Amino acid sequence: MSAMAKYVLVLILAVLPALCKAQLKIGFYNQTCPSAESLVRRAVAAGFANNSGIAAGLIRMHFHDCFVRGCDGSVLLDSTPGNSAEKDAIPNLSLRGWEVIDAAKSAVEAACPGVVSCADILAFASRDSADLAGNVSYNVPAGRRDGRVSIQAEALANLPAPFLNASGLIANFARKNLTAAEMVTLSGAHSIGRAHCFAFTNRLYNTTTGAVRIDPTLSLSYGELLQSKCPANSTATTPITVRLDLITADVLDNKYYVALQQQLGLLTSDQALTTDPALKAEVDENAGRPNGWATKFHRATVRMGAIEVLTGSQGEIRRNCRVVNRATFASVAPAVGDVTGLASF
Ligand code: HEM
Ligand SMILES: *[C@@H]1O[C@H](CO)[C@@H](O)[C@H](O)[C@H]1NC(C)=O
Ligand SMILES: *[C@@H]1O[C@H](CO)[C@@H](O)[C@H](O)[C@H]1NC(C)=O
Ligand SMILES: *[C@@H]1O[C@H](CO)[C@@H](O)[C@H](O)[C@H]1NC(C)=O
Ligand SMILES: *[C@@H]1O[C@H](CO)[C@@H](O)[C@H](O)[C@H]1NC(C)=O
Ligand SMILES: *[C@@H]1O[C@H](CO)[C@@H](O)[C@H](O)[C@H]1NC(C)=O
Ligand SMILES: *[C@@H]1O[C@H](CO)[C@@H](O)[C@H](O)[C@H]1NC(C)=O
Ligand SMILES: *[C@@H]1O[C@H](CO)[C@@H](O)[C@H](O)[C@H]1NC(C)=O
Ligand SMILES: CC(=O)N[C@H]1CO[C@H](CO)[C@@H](O)[C@@H]1O
Repeated sequence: MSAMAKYVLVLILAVLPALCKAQLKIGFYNQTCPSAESLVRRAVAAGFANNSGIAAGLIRMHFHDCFVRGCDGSVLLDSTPGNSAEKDAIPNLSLRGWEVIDAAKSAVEAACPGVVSCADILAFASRDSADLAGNVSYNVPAGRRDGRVSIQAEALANLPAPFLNASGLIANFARKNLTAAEMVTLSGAHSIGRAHCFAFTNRLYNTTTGAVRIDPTLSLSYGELLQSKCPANSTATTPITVRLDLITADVLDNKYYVALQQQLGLLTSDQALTTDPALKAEVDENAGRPNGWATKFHRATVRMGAIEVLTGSQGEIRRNCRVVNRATFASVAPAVGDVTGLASF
């Protein structure tokens, strides 16, 4: 065989798996469950009417699903005897909206049993949340299948900590093949929702001594206000929360970036976006162009929603989003001990 022929063969073999892997498709359930997306939407709207905070909860939950083992619904699985699941890791303690996903799944199962994955339901619910909180909608490619494994320690290892600086954030997203610009764009989700004190007391106090020490990248007056709300001894379960976007706390919009320009970012990881020239240029562009940011947010969310997805005959269609199906027991989750350290958040 000539060197050229060998080269072409190697190339084909390298590309083959990618060609065989099914792609996510818009309208994936057109034929098999035409009401799927509207049923999810109805459940999310009902949850939102009861508590508008669930929009933030569901957008964050989709992010946490995708960053740990890909978008496979693993964040939804409950812990089982001998295995602590992702949702019981420190970063997930404050996730909210589980009951909305359960309600959506029940409605979809009643209409078309065993067809629509929990991972897709979560991706649809995140889109519907963006629409309810930001009056902007987009098409969600679907066809994800559900995984059978959820491991607490993987949440700690993969999710970005709020204490990360610019280079740490860029590296964390690069591990998921997302660009620095996409990282800045997706951080705009922090234009809704809230954070617990523990996520940002590192900016208010010297964490070893507890002495007052306001991060120089944080507005001094805002830092003092935050100190009055958050004691230095706050822990992950201290129930005090602060809104992430000081300007328009409940609207998914570009005002988060305007706040960053005024040193009003809440988390180290928020304000870090203005400490690197390339990231700062993205922040300024997003602050100045609301529609431009919204379009980029949709694109980046669709890219995030395709991370390491299971498709075709991989995984399963879970009947209950909290537990794996019983029938086949091919893969058993490795038992992992409780992770009590706070190495990550
Ligand atoms: C860039 C790295 C990121 C870090 C370090 C980070 C960290 C955090 C932290 C610590 C909280 C507060 C949780 C709490 O204390 O209750 C939070 C909230 C939130 N995050 Fe992120 N996040 C990041 C990126 C993202 C992305 C990519 C999205 C979605 C696209 C997202 C969506 C949200 C939402 C909506 C909330 C509010 C949740 C609620 O109100 O229930 N975050 N994030
Ligand atoms: C489902 O229907 C929509 C609207 O007619 C169309 O845009 C989309 O391509 C269809 N998707 C599939 C997979 O058939
Ligand atoms: C409504 O929201 C509250 C929390 O704000 C929650 O405890 C309750 O379960 C929700 N009810 C429904 C029907 O979703
Ligand atoms: C939502 O957007 C549509 C068009 O994009 C507009 O007609 C409508 O007034 C907006 N609604 C709100 C509440 O902003
Ligand atoms: C960012 O954080 C990493 C790890 O904590 C550290 O090694 C690095 O020096 C920091 N970079 C900057 C620019 O502060
Ligand atoms: C990132 O891209 C590389 C090369 O295409 C691929 O091997 C890897 O699985 C991707 N990683 C993720 C998390 O998508
Ligand atoms: C916190 O306090 C200790 C002890 O006084 C000091 O060594 C350290 O530099 C302080 N850390 C910061 C970030 O100021
Ligand atoms: C935390 O500090 C506050 C005062 O700032 C004090 O009232 C409270 O008892 C402390 N809590 C714990 C658990 O130490
Ligand atoms: C909503 C949820 O599942 N929360 C769990 C998070 O983790 C703690 C501690 O591991 C559990 O007690 C919660 O039930």
